[in-house]
Amino acid sequence: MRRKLAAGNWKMNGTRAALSELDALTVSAEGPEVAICPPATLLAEAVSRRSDIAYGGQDCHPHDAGAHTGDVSGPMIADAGARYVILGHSERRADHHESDADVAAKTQAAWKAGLSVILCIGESLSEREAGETLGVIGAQLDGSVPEGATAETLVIAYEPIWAIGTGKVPTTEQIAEVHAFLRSSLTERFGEETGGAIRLLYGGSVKASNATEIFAVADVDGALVGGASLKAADFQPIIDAL
Ligand code: G2H
Repeated sequence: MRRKLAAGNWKMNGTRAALSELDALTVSAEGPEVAICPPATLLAEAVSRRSDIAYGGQDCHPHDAGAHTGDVSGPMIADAGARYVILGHSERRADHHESDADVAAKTQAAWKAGLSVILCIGESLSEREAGETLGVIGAQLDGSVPEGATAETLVIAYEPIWAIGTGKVPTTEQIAEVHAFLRSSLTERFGEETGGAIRLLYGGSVKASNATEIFAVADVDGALVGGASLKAADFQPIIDAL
């Protein structure tokens, strides 16, 4: 039985005042797991503010420490009290030219630090229109996910690039096709037990008004939510829809 996960990706939004949004969330041990991935500057304070929410970083460097100005490492994120780190988000792949090999190296570093990785994959609009979606996603999965993945250390987030922050959402058939493909790829590679237990999130313009429909799709175990996770009033109905 896969526990549902509602993960909020605050991206580069929020100063300490934003942490009051955490206080307004209602979560329960019987309900879905709720995780918030705030900017790195807020991680430690968020952890100490409320412990029934899980937290995550938004990226980590492949090395544990060293001369890498501006970067944050897996051990630093773990030390701040986080359980998760988002890796391979399309904004990182685009803004910082991260390749699948880079994401795989970061994933190994995160695992070494004891973090669970929310690993993002997804196709561009031109790739979808060219009928290349499953090929692109399969290549990203093969290239980004190292050997040794487990259900405890890996969550996959399917985020079609054209649906991120745009208000456009794939049809439930399109989401179902990709999630079924991800499930069969993972079971083929990691075996029925592990591949069947790894959680698959959908991400891209999830909001209260579409969450119920998306969560009804087979093999959708939750969501990675950007804009609609910034305010508790927007995020709560998504949590409650799981
Ligand atoms: C996709 C998502 C969260 P949004 O990037 O990762 O953002 O919900 O704003 O489309």
